[in-house]
Amino acid sequence: MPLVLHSFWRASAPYRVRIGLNLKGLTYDYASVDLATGAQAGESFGTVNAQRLVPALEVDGRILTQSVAILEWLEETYPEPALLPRDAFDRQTIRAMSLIVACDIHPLNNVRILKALARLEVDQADADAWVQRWISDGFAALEPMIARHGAGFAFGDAPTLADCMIVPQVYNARRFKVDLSPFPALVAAADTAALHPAIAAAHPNNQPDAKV
Ligand SMILES: N[C@@H](CCC(=O)N[C@@H](CS)C(=O)NCC(=O)O)C(=O)O
Repeated sequence: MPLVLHSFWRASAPYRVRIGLNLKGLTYDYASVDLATGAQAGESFGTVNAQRLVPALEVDGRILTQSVAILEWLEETYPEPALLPRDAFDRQTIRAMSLIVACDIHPLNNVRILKALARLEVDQADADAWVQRWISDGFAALEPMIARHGAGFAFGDAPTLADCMIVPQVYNARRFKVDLSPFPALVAAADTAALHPAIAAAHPNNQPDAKV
């Protein structure tokens, strides 16, 4: 089925979905939404996603939103290669890792949050400290989980849903100059995963709208 991904090169939520699509071996058309110029607020994107966030995945005219829900749809629709293991406890751990990123880190650092901080006249140093604080908090929770369950990747020795979430968040952390030295297991897993060809192809710099 034809797939169109509405994405922006350096945004971490569509990066998650690009990883999932690539790991499943799916090809898709790329529709760039330039978050840097506020294109998400424009009239045309409002008909794609009323929430005005990327990613959105068009599937035969249907629109799927929310990166985690899209990844779960991919897993259900294209079960191989599996991004979730068979054991229910293992699946729960991977989902817990994923939701630390999706629920407890990323929503506090999104573009609209940073714009809201600027409107409140929070200066750049305090805004950077805000981003660094919430990413570090989430990574502190992920670090022992990855140290315990990782074996190359964040969970085990093959890519899972957790890598789809963690690799983009580590990219973001580096963008925002987070001190990653307290998180060696997490960084090692993200850097190993980033070398996987499907995950490397999803990197922001390899996207058609990349400005590097
Ligand atoms: N929970 C959503 C978050 C999506 C999201 O926040 N996307 C960001 C880019 S990473 C965005 O479109 N931001 C635009 C804005 O904040 O105006 C998901 O996982 O899909």
